Amino acid sequence: RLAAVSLGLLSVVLLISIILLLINFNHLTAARDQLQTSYTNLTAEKDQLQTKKAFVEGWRYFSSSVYYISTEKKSWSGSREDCRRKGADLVIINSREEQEFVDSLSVCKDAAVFIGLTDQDTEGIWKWVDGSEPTTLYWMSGQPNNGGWTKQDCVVTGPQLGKRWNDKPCQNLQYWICEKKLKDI
Ligand SMILES: [Ca+2]
Ligand SMILES: [Ca+2]
Repeated sequence: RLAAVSLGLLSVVLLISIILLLINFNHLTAARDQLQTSYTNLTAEKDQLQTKKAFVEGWRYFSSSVYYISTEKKSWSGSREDCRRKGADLVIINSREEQEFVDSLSVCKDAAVFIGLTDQDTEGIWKWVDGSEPTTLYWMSGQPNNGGWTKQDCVVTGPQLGKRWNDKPCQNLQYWICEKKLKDI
């Protein structure tokens, strides 16, 4: 009988232990979920602050990048150097939306601006500053013509609507647009 009572007690103790363990586990899971939510919120807040910081410093936000339009004019390589000093590079245009955003910047300036496209390496082979080849081209009619007194290897995008790219001599002095990916800030 004593053995039966002992066994009964032991079962009760075991059962209580298991229940306590389960309660603890649930608490831990809840705490973990809460931490994960906090982390996600903080990351979003950090991205927002970075965007604001860049904006305050004269950069404009679009999609997953920030953009800077110069206040002075330089050659294409001088423009690129300035972008790189800022931890950026000349703008690479990957979509119609991005082209339209770049248009809005050059329209504000009412001037053509250098972008990160060149055929300096091989005449007629256009490459972005990251080495990739453009998928969509927005040449003005009759361009690129590599024309005039000197060869034309560097691309500007004009403030007019429609197709607006033109190849220009790289030593021309132009405004320019830098692009920096938000993840690189
Ligand atoms: Ca050319
Ligand atoms: Ca041209």
